[in-house]
Amino acid sequence: MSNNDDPLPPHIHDPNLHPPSTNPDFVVVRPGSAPRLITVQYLHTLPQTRIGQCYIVSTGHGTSGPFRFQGVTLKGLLTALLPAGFDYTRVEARSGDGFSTRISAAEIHLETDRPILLATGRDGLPLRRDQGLVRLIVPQETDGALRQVKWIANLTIRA
Ligand SMILES: Nc1nc2c(c(=O)[nH]1)N[C@H]1C(S)=C(S)[C@@H](COP(=O)(O)O)O[C@H]1N2
Ligand SMILES: [Mo]
Repeated sequence: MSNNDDPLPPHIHDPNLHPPSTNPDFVVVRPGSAPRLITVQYLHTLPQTRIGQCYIVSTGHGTSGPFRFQGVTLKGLLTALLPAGFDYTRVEARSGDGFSTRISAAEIHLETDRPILLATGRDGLPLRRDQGLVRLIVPQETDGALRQVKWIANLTIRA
């Protein structure tokens, strides 16, 4: 159930409802250093951000929400993992079921109170694996939910 090329809008992607594995750990691939395994426990040690009024706006399957997602901003995770001032152009986020999206450095650095998040919680409760743990939340995307990637397995940082 992959798709980079999913046309939007409208799109006819059927979202996968079944977690590809039970383990929510994921790997960050960085230029110039070894891949780094990221656990949910580690994410909880980083500064937490909450973003309310988030909707999963699915074309064809209806809209769900509003949700208040909690987690670490993508910017915050990269700050923790990369040398200061490290220059990257984009991040590719992939799930265990082969779903993916690209995020540009400009989107990550955008000054906004609705930043891109790696969510581990929803509405005050831990996000369950079947709800997408760890889930990428791109609040600016409201057009098919193609960037609201569940079950992140790999983040690849491109120099
Ligand atoms: N890993 C993964 N993430 C995914 C998808 C998927 O198939 N696999 N589908 C996307 C699409 S098209 C939609 S509409 C939403 C559905 O999210 P929900 O299952 O939380 O309602 O997840 C998005 N994220
Ligand atoms: Mo969707």
